Amino acid sequence: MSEYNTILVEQRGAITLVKLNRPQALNALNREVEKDIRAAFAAYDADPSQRCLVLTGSEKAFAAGADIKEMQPQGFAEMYLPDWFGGWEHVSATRKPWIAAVAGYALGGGCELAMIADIIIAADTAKFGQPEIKLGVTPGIGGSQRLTLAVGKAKAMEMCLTGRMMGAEEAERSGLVAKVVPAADLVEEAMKTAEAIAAMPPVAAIAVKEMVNAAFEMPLAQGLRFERRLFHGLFGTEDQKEGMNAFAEKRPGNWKGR
Ligand code: CO8
Repeated sequence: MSEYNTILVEQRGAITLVKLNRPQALNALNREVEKDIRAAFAAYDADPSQRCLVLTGSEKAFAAGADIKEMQPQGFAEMYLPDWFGGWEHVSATRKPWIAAVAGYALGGGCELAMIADIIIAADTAKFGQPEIKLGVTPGIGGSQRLTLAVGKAKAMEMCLTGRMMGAEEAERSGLVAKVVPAADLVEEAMKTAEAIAAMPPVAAIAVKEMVNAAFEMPLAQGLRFERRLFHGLFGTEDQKEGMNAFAEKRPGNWKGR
């Protein structure tokens, strides 16, 4: 039923569940994975029936990095001219919320892909790392930036310079992941969070995502103004009227999505 070679995609109600599916390479991210994920995320964004997405891997690996065997023979021009892995920027431009559900290895590009997510939920088996330095390279899909923003300079520098892995507990303590759950319950727990998000008014959900992300991109004064303008803008939606009426009438909101 899936039209992709490297991922499995299914819709469970309002949630799109995407599973990385290259077990022979621990879900290493080659260009075909990039293309498949990009298409699946674009389809999710375009489908009004879908309100949240969960991306997961296998028990052993969320993804063990960019595909080293595919990159190994390339030269500068081969990387630079096609802007190798520039397509992941389209994934980070996904407008609707999505969750990375991580078990096992999330290394290099795998850690970077998880960090593009709006929320990371980790199994107690999760191991995060940026070991690219051991290959003579560096993070290249945002790791040096997003890891630093998430856990601070000290740990990010240490991890990127030594390639050491961070376990799930430390990742939670350091602010990299929202919560840690038993490995056996990972997808179910991520689906619960996705369902909670899917039950919210969708225009406000996208507004929340935009304003939280603005905190990483804008100076505070500009971010505060951006937040307030979006807040004002929501008073032009039917869902604001419905949400506040529902509160006054002590009933759940019935969202229109506009
Ligand atoms: N790429 C390609 N193949 C991989 C990768 C990978 N990243 N990781 C694992 N595999 C393959 C192995 O080669 C092996 O294949 P085979 O059976 O054919 O030899 C299979 O998956 C199973 O792996 P292992 O036998 O190594 O499994 P272990 O349980 O012994 O070890 C590890 C698991 C520790 C995860 C180990 O596989 C490992 O160290 N993997 C590489 C981790 C790594 O270095 N990741 C970073 C890659 S570089 C990167 O992500 C750069 C991102 C930025 C790019 C930007 C470009 C612009």
